[in-house]
Amino acid sequence: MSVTDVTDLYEEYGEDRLPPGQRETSKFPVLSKGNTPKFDPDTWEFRVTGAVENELTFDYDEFRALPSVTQRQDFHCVTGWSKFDCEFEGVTFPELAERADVHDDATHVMFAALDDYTTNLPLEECMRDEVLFTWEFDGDDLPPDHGGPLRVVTPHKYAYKGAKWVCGVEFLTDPERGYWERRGYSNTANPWNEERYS
Ligand SMILES: Nc1nc2c(c(=O)[nH]1)N[C@H]1C(S)=C(S)[C@@H](COP(=O)(O)O)O[C@H]1N2
Ligand SMILES: [Mo]
Repeated sequence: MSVTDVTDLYEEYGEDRLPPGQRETSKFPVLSKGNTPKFDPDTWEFRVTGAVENELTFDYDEFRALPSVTQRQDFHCVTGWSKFDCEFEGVTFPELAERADVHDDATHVMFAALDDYTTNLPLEECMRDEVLFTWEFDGDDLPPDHGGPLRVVTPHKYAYKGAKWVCGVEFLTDPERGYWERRGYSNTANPWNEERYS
């Protein structure tokens, strides 16, 4: 499968590929608020709800059958490390939004995860091909600690905007805050502006 390199995305935001205050690491640390939830492929379900024409439900095989892309992306953690050249395979946010037929008055998005984590973004920050629902990292199944079977990646934002173990996407007509956004992390999370805390 061909790989699209989107590591030049930083040019929209700053001079340097490495955002200010970050250091590059080749490791892939795990950061979770709690334990890694168990994944049961027989009961796993993914839902798209809220301000959409078509609410959607996928089982695991149905989600994996959606058209997918593979991208090379950078990953920026708010705690100060960045990992370059991560290869993720998955479904783009716009691909999913198109199937849901999002209402004109939808302005925001809330992601929900199996560990009761949530995170929010404005709709326009999600409607980019680099926002992926991914199940594969560097050619292997996404490891459970890193959000397998399915997580979101947001290379234009600090990584807390990407829900691991994602199981739902809700389209909103008003802004709401997710787990860390209610606990002092930045609502906007632009790494090149060092928007770490609010
Ligand atoms: N469901 C869920 N998603 C989550 C988290 C979490 O605790 N639960 N932690 C977030 C934070 S704070 C970061 S920095 C990244 C870490 O991803 P990693 O563990 O793959 O490095 O996941 C984000 N997504
Ligand atoms: Mo984080």
